Amino acid sequence: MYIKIFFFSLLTLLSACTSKNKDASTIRELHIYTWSDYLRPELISEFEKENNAKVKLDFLSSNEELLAKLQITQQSNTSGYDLIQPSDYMVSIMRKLDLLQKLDHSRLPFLKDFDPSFTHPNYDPELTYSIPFAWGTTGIAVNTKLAKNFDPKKGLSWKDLFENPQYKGKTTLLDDAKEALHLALRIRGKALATATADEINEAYVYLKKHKANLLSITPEVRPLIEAGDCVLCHAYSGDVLSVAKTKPEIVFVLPNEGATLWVDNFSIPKNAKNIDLAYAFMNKLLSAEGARHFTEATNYSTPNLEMRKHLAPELANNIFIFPDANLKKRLQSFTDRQDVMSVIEKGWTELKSQ
Ligand code: SPD
Repeated sequence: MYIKIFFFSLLTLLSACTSKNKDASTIRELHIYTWSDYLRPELISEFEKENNAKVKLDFLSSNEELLAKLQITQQSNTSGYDLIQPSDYMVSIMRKLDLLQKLDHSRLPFLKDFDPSFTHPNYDPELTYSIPFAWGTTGIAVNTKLAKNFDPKKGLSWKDLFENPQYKGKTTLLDDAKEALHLALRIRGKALATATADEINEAYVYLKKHKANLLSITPEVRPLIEAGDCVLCHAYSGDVLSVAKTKPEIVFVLPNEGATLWVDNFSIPKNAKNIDLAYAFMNKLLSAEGARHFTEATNYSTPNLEMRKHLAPELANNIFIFPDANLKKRLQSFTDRQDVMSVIEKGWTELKSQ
């Protein structure tokens, strides 16, 4: 009798294990390398249910980190990412290094709703390897409770991060070589798109000279803004606008010398495994409805024009989410500066280690 019960239990256990393994093997996995705060947990669980899939997220803090990681996974032929989010100039670098797959536009029906000003970017003119999904600007988050003398009419200079004695030790710089270099060059009346190696080195001399006046160089500035730890914080537009929703003392400023406009993209790496899921995810996020939820959740724009029709007026009319023509004149886009890349990287490593 006891032997019978033992065998019966053993059989039940074995069959449970087998069906569990079977379920696990049918659940496909989508591995995304994403910027922080872009993908809401609710979006991820909805996608998982709809596709009987598991989404694994890794968070990147700079384009250069993304490039390094992608090169490692491709060289070692280990299972890498299915979907990545390179910014504009990085798409161009990755294309040249042959790290990306060609995309099939017939699987991306939302492209018909795209703003034509996003469909022929200089970094990938036919969107052969990249689909723009989010864009924004980089400026300064000001804590107006703490920045007592801040005058919105006068605005700010990038110099205020480094040289204004009122803010000494209370300012932060993004841990992003190109963004930092851009502002140091603007202070000197130069532009990153055209700067020579000498001008880049001079910009680094400026940053090194004033680095001690910063609180920190950090990729994760949002918690510092939220906690009131920095008074002027170099930051991405949507991150600042999201904090400002609950903290009205936080305002976003694009400094007088001009600021950057960047575009983050979806791309599928050469060694991706779950390509069908990668397409399904792009469709989920960039359909008119998905794009509207994305802008509502992040305060970043997407190129989907259709979604704007259904956005609440306070978002649709916010010029930091949808800059008007006047504001756009003050914005500079990033370009691929492979010709001076080694100068940029060397200066950045020295600045951070000093
Ligand atoms: N939290 C989202 C941050 C998005 C940053 N995009 C990268 C821009 C690089 N210039």
